[in-house]
Amino acid sequence: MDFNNLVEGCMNAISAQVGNLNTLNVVIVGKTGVGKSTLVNAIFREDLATTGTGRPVTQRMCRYTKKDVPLAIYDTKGFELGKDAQQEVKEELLETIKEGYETRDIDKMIHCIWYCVSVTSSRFEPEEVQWIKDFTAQNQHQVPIIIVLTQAFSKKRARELKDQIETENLNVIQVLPVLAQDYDEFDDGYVVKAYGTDTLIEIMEKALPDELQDTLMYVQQANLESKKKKAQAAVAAAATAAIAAAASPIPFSDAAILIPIEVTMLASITVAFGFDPNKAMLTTLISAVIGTGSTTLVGKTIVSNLLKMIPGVGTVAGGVISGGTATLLTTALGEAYIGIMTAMYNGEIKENDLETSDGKKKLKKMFKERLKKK
Ligand SMILES: Nc1nc2c(ncn2[C@@H]2O[C@H](COP(=O)(O)OP(=O)(O)OP(=O)(O)O)[C@@H](O)[C@H]2O)c(=O)[nH]1
Ligand SMILES: [Mg+2]
Repeated sequence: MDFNNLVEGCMNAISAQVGNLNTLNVVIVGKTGVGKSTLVNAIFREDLATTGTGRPVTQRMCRYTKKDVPLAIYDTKGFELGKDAQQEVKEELLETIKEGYETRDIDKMIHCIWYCVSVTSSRFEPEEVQWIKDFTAQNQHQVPIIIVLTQAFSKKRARELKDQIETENLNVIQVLPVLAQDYDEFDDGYVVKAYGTDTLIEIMEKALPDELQDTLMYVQQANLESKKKKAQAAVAAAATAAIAAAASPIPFSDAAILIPIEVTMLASITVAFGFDPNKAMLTTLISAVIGTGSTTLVGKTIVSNLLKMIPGVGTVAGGVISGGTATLLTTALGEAYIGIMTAMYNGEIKENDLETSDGKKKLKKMFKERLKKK
């Protein structure tokens, strides 16, 4: 394993992990103009409605996907047209759920429904109550349904509508007010900040099966804390694997056996943050970590340079790496990388920065600072 292999190894591990993600299928129900597309665009990284491909799956449902993105949005049409159209949506939805379920293929099943009602509507109509009651009575595969109160810039109205709906005791997971985008259309220039999208992700995390948790983190852009938690779990898993690898202390000449563990960890963190393999980023980062861009560095030198970066570890005593040192190295590397991913996610480092020498310096500095905090 040398430097180039390390970068390639990370690229391949990321591609492999992304390729293995199951497809998340979400159905959005709601009248026209309630903010379905705005919600989808706020929650997911990929703007499926405008950049994805829509394919009608039934008369009143269109499935939006994008190549290589493990997400499908089923958008419903005509829900505002009255009772007959709403019945059609319900029948088509039940049929689509049944067909998906019968394939026994998780990629083709419906996993969640967002029933959207605008807070600007005067009330939750009796026919909507009935629709949900009828639907949930026939929902034999128990697809979770979340009522999203959209356009909730009036928090008072949102509370009233939530209270009204909750008195109906519907079989739904939650009634959740969400303002997907800042609202700035008051005459006095007052702005209501967007809120609630992070909570929707938390609810989804609880509602979805294990097989879709990695996908959810990869596709969502509304909850940074959830991404960090997932990334930290990957660090903990790698730290455990590193202890196991060093159970009998690793002679330093075998230090390269730690590399695959670190590669898997870096890939898992990247996927949790929803970044795709990016050679410039990985090259800059990895050369920042191991102190040089030299392509001749081999595994044990890479590990030795890593160790030097971590205060308090420095050199390897007695020519062996203990379990404790292997864990410390893995944890420090993982947390520093999470710090960098967070900065990229927040836009504090731009992807273009990775091409410029100033950007590279900034990144190296940041990385060193994060490691010192350990
Ligand atoms: N500020 C703000 N505007 C919103 C929000 N949600 C929706 N809107 C606005 O409401 C209008 C309708 O939103 P869409 O997201 O297009 O509604 P839709 O449900 O997808 O509508 P159809 O595709 O026609 O069924 C747009 O002008 C949005 O900008 C929000 O959370 N905040
Ligand atoms: Mg729309």
